[in-house]
Amino acid sequence: MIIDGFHHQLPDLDPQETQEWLDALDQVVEVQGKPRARFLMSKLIERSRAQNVGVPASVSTPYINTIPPEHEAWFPGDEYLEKRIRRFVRWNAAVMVVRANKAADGIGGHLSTFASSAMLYEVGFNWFFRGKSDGQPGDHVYFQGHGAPGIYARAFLEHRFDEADLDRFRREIGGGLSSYPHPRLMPDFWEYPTVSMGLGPINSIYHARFNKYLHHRRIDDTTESRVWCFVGDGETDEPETLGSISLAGREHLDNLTWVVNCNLQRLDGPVRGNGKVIQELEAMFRGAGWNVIKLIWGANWDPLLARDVDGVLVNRMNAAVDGEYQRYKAEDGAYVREHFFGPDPRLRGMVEHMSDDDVWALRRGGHDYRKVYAAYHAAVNHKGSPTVILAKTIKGWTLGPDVEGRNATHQIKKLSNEQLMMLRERLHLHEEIPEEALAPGADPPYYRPPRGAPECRYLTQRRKALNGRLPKRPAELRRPLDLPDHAPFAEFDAGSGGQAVSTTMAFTRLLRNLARAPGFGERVVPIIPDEGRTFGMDALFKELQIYAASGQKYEPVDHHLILSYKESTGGQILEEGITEAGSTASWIAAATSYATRGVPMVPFFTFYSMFGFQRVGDLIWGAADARARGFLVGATAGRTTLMGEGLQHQDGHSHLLASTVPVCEAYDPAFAYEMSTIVERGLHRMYGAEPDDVFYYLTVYNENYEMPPRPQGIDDAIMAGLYRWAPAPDGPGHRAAIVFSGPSHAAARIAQAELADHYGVAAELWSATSFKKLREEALDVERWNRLHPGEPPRAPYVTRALAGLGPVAAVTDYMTAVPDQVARWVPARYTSLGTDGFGRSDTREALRDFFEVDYRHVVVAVLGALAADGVVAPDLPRSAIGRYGIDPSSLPPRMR
Ligand SMILES: Cc1ncc(C[n+]2csc(CCOP(=O)(O)OP(=O)(O)O)c2C)c(N)n1
Ligand SMILES: [Mg+2]
Repeated sequence: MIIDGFHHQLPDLDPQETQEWLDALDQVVEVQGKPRARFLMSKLIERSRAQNVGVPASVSTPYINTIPPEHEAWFPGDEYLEKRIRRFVRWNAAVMVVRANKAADGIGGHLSTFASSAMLYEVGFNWFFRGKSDGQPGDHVYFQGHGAPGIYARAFLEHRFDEADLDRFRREIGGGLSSYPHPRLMPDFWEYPTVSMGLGPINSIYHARFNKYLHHRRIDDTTESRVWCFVGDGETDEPETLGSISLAGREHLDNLTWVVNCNLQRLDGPVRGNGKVIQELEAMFRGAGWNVIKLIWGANWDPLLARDVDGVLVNRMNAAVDGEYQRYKAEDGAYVREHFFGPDPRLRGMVEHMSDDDVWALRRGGHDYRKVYAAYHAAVNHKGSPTVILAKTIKGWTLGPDVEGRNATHQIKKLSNEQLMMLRERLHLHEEIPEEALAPGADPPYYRPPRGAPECRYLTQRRKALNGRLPKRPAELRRPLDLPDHAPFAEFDAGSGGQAVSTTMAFTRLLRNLARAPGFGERVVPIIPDEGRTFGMDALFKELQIYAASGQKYEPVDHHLILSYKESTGGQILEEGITEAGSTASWIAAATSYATRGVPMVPFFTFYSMFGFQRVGDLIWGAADARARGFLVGATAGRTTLMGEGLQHQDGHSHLLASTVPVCEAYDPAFAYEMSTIVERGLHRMYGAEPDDVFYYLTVYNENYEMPPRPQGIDDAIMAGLYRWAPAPDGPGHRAAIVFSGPSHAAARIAQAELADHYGVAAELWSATSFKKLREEALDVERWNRLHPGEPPRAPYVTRALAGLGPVAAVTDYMTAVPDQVARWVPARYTSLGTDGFGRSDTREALRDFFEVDYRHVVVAVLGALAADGVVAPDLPRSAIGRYGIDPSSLPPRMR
């Protein structure tokens, strides 16, 4: 006997009664079979639910539609006109891709994704998706990236594009229609970059949560905005897709609707050939507290199911696997009769009165307009939890037998003239598309009904009723943001006055100051992934409070402390728990709120720098595409400054990864005033009168040292990436320069003194706040020179700044490749020291010795350069190596 552990431990008040029930069940199984027993059990569960008995939710239901036909909402529209519109959209989407591939071989495009989801979108466009006209906030719709052709085709019918635009599909150089949703490339159109699978789904969840946050914090009324996310069934394999669905359930995000396009296929083949993806997803979503609507069968199955008195049809539906379902739609009616209905005489009898064509015409739920409408209607009227609609479709639907349900369908981007003729037939476009237009060699034409045509009027009127066209970006500025004056930043100008503090502490203080700034503070969104205490941000828990939709239902364990853990509905901090991906998604929601809602917000996502770019690099890339504005703060930065952690914690390369993101302004400040300048200037650049769509990445450290006061007149240079921090000491004759960033200033400063005291070298100290900025400026200048031959060449800033100083040595807590970004523009011998290799746990001193970035190595580097230049005696470096006890025979750190 199988023992269900937990039931066994419950007290039984009446064992005899229990036994009677069990015997009854055993008898049903024995006499009437398992299906009957299953039926009775589900009836009992249903009744228990109705009686509020509190039975645990079952995670799966039979393989039939969740909404019974008698509960379907009535479709209010003109089905004929909508069908015509849909056909035009389908036709133009296909033709656009085919023409793109005809004109320029290999430019690609996808036919089959949209072919399977056209109806899912069209019902949304005609009846559900709310636009942003007249200052309305509207809905937030995440489209499946590969469905983009269909979204363009609809925009074409709406006269947002013309034929020439469609002909520029995928010719992004010069402003054609982007291959996928890219706000960076089409900033007036696309809002959400979705094509990297999994990012749209996770972003949509945190977006819906962020809307609740805005609402609870009384910043913006978000009750009239729904987040829709269209997801591929294959896409659900991405951890980002399903990884946060429990958050959506837990937070009761009833403003969120997902539509999973279950065409049973991904790129290479079936998603779950040996199982059923819809059943698997149902279980996961139900377990996570979602309202699940399965939309599997079209209306012409309803009469068959109604006659299924003994449950054989449902059993057959339950038994067939996706690999078989895919095959049925790639064959024909006779095959379906034989293989689906055939084996069981009772089933075969059910379809005896139907022709093979009728059997073939039995539809999938996602291709049944009324049922899609009913599912959406149920979703938007559901309260208390998010809804997922699992819509079964056919990949490549209407594109003909060579494409529909084929394993290769995802990659098909061309249709022959015969295939186009067949599509025209399927879509009943005989009048609209003359036969000769599809003659071999001809370019298949687009079709758009004239402006006054009933389809056009209907389309326009429907979108008017739903507040205008979409997608559309950016939203009107609905709640402008006032930037703070210098007050929150002022305290960092004076330095720490003898006190040893870290740049992390300074940053946390600045964050608090900003959150307190009158008229601005409420727009600050501090985001942390369960590292608040590590960064000293626990001090903010009480003051700013942690956002929790349901408030705080318990007295926290530390309630007696001044800095107790405080959750509240109006809380400002998003404490996301251990999810860097979720935190980044929250940051993206806040960082794009200016464009998606017209409500600029100022997010500061502070994370363990090692678990930033390395962990969630693709989300950050997506944020750049989405034109995010905000601050990413990599704390506990550096490979030697964060001691005692080891190789998976100590970050010596996030600045290298950051250097790959075009609009990321990456800074590695050494001092509090540098950090505050970057934030102050950054705020003005991103949220000022002429905002730029960039974001900032700052690394802050946990090493305490005295913060010096701000030197005069260096703010522009801090932002440009480099400034002279200390002059060379008076006296010695040889000249050199040491460039540092972050906490490496200490090694640089001691090296300066050693060089002066022992080696007669006068070294200037330069703070390099951003090698990325320096490199980008230098590249621009280099390009200018290349394209303006004959004109007096210009010199990059880094070249001008470091001219005439003698050899230059750079030292940072990052890999040598970070300072090497500027190597070719340094106008002198350039040496860089860095932390190449795996991090490891030890004291800072031991680590800096190990990675060869302490003052001794800086001295040796400077002397080596001077010797190579012939300025000092050739054996001077060796004597320094001896003096400092360096072992020249050791392996480089990256090999150890
Ligand atoms: C992160 C990521 N990996 C891989 C791809 C390449 N890719 C594009 S579409 C696709 C298959 C999509 O299948 P599914 O999600 O089921 O969507 P469908 O087209 O079937 O609706 C793949 C693997 C991608 N776009 N993003
Ligand atoms: Mg699929």
